[in-house]
Amino acid sequence: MFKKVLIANRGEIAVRILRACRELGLETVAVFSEADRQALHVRYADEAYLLGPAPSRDSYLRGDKIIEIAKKSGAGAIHPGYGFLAERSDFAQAVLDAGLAFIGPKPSAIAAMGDKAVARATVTAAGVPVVPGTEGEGALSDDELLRLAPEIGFPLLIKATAGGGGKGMRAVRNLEEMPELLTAARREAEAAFGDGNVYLEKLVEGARHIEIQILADEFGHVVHLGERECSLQRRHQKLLEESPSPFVGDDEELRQRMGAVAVRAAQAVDYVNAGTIEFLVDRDKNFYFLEMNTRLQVEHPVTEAVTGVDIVKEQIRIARGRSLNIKQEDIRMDGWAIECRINAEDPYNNFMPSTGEIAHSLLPTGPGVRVDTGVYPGFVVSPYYDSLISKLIVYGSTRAEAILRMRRALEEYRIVGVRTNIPFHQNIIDSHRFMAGQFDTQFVEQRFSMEAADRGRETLPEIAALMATLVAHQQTERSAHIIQRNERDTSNWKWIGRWERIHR
Ligand code: MV4
Repeated sequence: MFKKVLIANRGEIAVRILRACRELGLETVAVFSEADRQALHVRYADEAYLLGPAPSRDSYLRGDKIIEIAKKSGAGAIHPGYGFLAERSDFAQAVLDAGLAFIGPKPSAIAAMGDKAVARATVTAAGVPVVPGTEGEGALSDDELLRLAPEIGFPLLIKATAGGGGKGMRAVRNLEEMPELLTAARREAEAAFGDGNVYLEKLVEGARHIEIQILADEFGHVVHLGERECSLQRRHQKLLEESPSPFVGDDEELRQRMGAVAVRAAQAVDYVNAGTIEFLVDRDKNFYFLEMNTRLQVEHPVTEAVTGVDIVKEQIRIARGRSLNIKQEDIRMDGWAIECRINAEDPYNNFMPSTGEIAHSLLPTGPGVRVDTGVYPGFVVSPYYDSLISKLIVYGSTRAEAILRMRRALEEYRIVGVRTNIPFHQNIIDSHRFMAGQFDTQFVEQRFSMEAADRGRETLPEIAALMATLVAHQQTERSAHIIQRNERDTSNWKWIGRWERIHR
């Protein structure tokens, strides 16, 4: 049984996994790139090894080197986190072949869900609803697709079989424009995945993106931990997630049906470890399997907050061959959790990545607040990896309490040195549509503008003065406890009044 775990990742998720290992009394090994010598995960681990130059392909994607380091350091298991090697079945297989444990699903399950057409066919056979579309798992020619399209009906979507995350996806309104869009989708898929195969699905408009977290052990026990609402995203990057979903709300029957279907989808590929089933939910509450993510997800903390289950510790227990110690009937969702992804990017300039040294930062704390971060003052945010620098998660007994807490926490949060999307989150949570829970996957891109949201909000010369004081204070290394609330245009009292009017 392994006593030492290598974490094949960086940033906040590497730190998150290191913490779980620490709590379980396991020794830890970090790996890092030349850009991450000063990173928090390197400092936090018991040992750390250099992988290579900053670009991912020379460092965090070097599966061969990572396995070599695991063997050399005496680690008995590898946790891949999310991104990088997490959903590469060849890497998972190589880890097993080296005699190590992979803290994740079996290579066969990763592969079965990695090909989206195979996944569709597999879960359909298990009685899981999918959006009407092409069937089977073989490669389809343009001629075949053009013949099948009118049977499915327009509008429809061309999707890449190797896809996920929206790459190689094209909406088609009619048969005439389809040949061109097929060529474009195949070209994009080929460039992104080295696989130009595509399939078709009827386009579901105005849908929400709701996903179910599952846990499965080696003994065939599968449980679900309820849903997460993930509709607030931009260009297929999620920005804010919550659990429960305001759309599912107190429709316990819908939640249990979606949960049972998610369990069935996992069982269809003999799934072991933590995973997530993504659903599209239409206005009439019909839900359809989209894809399964065979990894730990960025937004897992909102599920942890409402269920009290430590998903990463469960992953490790499962990989150690233990049986699930939670039964479905013992899992309850209690209260409400919201996560804001804090990205180093400029919401006033098309969400352009922002790089540089974190000069100062002041983290929100206090009741119901959790911050998972991989950065600290002095760390340099580089352009080599994604722009997620921290996750701000709040918990409240109701959605209203969680929103007010997020509002308070976003006001407390100070990051100096890089631009962040904190103002975007402040505008989102103050928007009437968010408050009312009335948003779909199109909301951010089609109905939301920072400029419009900012309007009517007073400009704040005090912020400059406050920041100057704060910076001066920290530079002299006195303990600064200045947390002065912004003069936001809406007082919390007015805000609560607004909330209550909407929810009468
Ligand atoms: C869809 C859809 C509508 N109809 N499939 C986007 C990424 C990939 N995981 C699947 N996606 C979608 N598939 C059908 N048949 C709309 C989307 C979609 C979407 C899904 C989830 C979250 C955000 C989205 C944003 C745009 C489109």
